[in-house]
Amino acid sequence: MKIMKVLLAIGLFVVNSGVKAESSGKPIDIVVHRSPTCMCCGKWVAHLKENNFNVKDIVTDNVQAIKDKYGITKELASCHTAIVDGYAIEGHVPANDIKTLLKTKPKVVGLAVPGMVNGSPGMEMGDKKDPYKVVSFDHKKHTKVFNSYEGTQ
Ligand SMILES: [Cu+2]
Repeated sequence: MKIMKVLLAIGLFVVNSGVKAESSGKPIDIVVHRSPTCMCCGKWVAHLKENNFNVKDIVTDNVQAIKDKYGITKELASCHTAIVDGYAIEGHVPANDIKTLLKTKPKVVGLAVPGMVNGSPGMEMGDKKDPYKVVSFDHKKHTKVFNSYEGTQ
């Protein structure tokens, strides 16, 4: 009988903490600038929404304007550019890295996954994943590795 009570207690605890995790996570506001013809950008927006982001989706023919404003160089550039809490997010940056950025608040302009990497969020290609790095960049255009992802062979 005692073991049943313990199991019941554990069960209730798991249920309770599950509910808490969901209700305490306030959606994170993010503004995404993307071109109307960009398919993978739309998929990245879906990835954000699945991860508790509240997306303001700005479809524009001039994504370059926002890249220029935040000093996103050709080396850093990808398709879409998002703004969250004053930070620029360039390309297919995973939602979890954005959350880490917002928690740790480093003195950077933002994060980027340059180019278009197969296997990054919104760029799924079945099982094919290329290795890639999320980099942070500052006003002096210095970049630093923020996170790395391994690819599949
Ligand atoms: Cu893309």
